[in-house]
Amino acid sequence: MKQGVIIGFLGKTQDRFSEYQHPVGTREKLEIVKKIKGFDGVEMVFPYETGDPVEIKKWMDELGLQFAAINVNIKKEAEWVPGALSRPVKDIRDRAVEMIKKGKEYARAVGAPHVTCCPLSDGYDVLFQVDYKTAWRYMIETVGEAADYMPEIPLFIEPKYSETRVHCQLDTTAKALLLLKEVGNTNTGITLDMGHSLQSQENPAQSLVTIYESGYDAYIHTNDNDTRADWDLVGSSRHFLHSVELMFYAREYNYSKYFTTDASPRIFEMVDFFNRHAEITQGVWDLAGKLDRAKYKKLMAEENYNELMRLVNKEIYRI
Ligand SMILES: [Mn+2]
Repeated sequence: MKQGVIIGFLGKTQDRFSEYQHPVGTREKLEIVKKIKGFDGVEMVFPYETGDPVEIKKWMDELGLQFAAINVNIKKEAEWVPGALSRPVKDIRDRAVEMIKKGKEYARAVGAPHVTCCPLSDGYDVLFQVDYKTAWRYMIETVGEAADYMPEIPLFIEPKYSETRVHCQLDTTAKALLLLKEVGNTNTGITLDMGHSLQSQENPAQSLVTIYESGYDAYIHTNDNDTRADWDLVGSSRHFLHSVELMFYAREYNYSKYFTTDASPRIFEMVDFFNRHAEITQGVWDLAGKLDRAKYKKLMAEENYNELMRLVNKEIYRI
């Protein structure tokens, strides 16, 4: 298995109340990735961290790092704070699509396998705020246009229930999948963020299976939370068994992309925070690999729930 990190978390972050860590340039962020045991993957935010593709590629090669993905940010610019892809003003939507297209060009220039986009600002805060009909139709149209462009660089869409809008447009894995079905371009996929999935009251493993069984590709972001908010906690710190189940099914589908952490150190010392994340994620992957999947699947087919629970106690919790 391969692990990487969204390098935005290796610099200064902030929430409504506080600022955390220190501002750091892209080169220094890449050097920090090198210090994390088990990480060599990088997800870089376009266009805010990416810079000159030739120089970035040189740094990546020099440090022996690989691109996990390019993350296209379409929420930061002032005009996109209230939404981007689903907005009624065509120029605003067009510029958001253009940004995704430019992100694909960048991905190709640096050799990144795909782009991922989380349209966080598309959605609404109160009722009677947006026209659900046009919002949905524009979403299909804009994602479709971005997906069609440069098909060799697939577009992954990341759903999330809440934040930055109180209710995001793509609020579940199922909603994002429905969007992709409407778009009808198979060079697309879902970025399954473990924490987002939990906040949407899903079981991430079941969501992963649903993505694959619907004929789409999946890319996994690892982290954890309390299911009420997207706290970006260190992996498996609250949902250990969910992590094992996710890895069980990731192995079932021969998942070979990066497991990219979308966890935020906040008050924790940064490098050690990610070391703990890397070791638990690797450990859970290894543990899932030791389970006799044929035995588990047979017991499921036989509906032998008590024996399955006994196995979980013995082989996963080890009590
Ligand atoms: Mn994520």
